[in-house]
Amino acid sequence: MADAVPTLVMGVVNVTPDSFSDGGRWFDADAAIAHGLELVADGADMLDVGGESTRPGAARVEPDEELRRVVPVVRELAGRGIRVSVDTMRSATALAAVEAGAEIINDVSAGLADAAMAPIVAGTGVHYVAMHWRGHSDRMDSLAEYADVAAEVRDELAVRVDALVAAGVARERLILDPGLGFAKRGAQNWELLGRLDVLADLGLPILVGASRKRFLGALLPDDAAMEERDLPTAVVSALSAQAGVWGVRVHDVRGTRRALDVLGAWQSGRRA
Ligand code: PMM
Repeated sequence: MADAVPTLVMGVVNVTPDSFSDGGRWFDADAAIAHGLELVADGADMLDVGGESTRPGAARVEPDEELRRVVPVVRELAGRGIRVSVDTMRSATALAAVEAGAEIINDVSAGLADAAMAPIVAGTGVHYVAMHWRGHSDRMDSLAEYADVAAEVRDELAVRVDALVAAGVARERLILDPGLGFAKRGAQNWELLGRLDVLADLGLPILVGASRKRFLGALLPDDAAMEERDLPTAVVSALSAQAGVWGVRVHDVRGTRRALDVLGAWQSGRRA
């Protein structure tokens, strides 16, 4: 009997008209909720609800509009007993989502986009995903200069961890994310994945968000549909799980779940 792999699967619920990977498909609340329930049926351990696209070049959404998109979806999904994370850089959205039942704040800016985020995280006591980030999506592609990408991502995240802890956030509530595709060029993403142990130096759980990103699309024919990135995503999920990550954030939960089942069987074979 194969052992279950402990890595958690976070299913993406984008309530946006313009996300790069699934923009517009789940844009009204009912469609987003139905999609979230499908992802749970497919084996998601938790859902990440976001109302602002962070695709390269994206403009910001108005704060009220982000709230309007996110809060009803979080409330309904959390009300059904599902573990919900809110994908936001804004403290006001984070707070409203936590009040609606979110248990995790997923901030792609690790607190850099909104100085009020750290005190909100400290005050609510929820878990917090701090992702490596160097600037907003409209300019992040120009910020991908590194001498040693793995060490610099680790060191820049260490600075964020110190700032968050200084603001009163409990260290054991932090999860780190290398921020694949955010101010990272193709090969830099592979280097971060290949050297996850460098990020693990900080002794905190790691979340990997590779799902459907450009660096996976680059492995496929030019005319490949977005969904064709799901197979490479599932393989990255299994390899990340083998590297010991806490979680993977994916659009296609079913494929990642199957890939993790294969890894579990593989690992049980090694132990036999
Ligand atoms: N990527 C996107 C959005 N949010 N959050 C975390 N923690 N890590 C990521 O890599 C990440 C994220 C990119 O956009 P998508 O919602 O279309 O996947």
